[in-house]
Amino acid sequence: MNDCIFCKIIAGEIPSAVIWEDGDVFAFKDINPQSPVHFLVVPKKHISNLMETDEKDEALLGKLLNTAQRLASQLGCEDRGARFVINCKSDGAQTVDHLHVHVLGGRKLGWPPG
Ligand code: DGP
Repeated sequence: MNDCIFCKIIAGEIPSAVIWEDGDVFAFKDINPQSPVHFLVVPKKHISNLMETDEKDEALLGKLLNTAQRLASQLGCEDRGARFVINCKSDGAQTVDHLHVHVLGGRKLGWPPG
């Protein structure tokens, strides 16, 4: 999508700290980290948010989560865990309209969210 900031990051038009890339997904550090480990995993295909997905996206959604946990483990979160978050639309506090999984680790997080 032309004006999507994450599509521009995926295309290399906006620089980012890339953690992983394959044919389907892209992972990069969040520009405003909320924990020592904070990165985003996104589909390369533009999908605005989780509500836009359906059965045809099951494999891609599974890959997003599997990539998120694998990278979290590689970045030191395997033993103590991490939080895997998908913010969706306005009530979910989504600010970038390209589906993304936040991975937050490296410190003890509170619950419930505000
Ligand atoms: P959300 O509220 O779930 O839509 O979070 C979007 C996240 O995207 C937010 O934590 C900050 C991050 N972000 C926004 N713009 C950029 C950017 O240009 N580069 C990077 N690396 N992260 C960004």
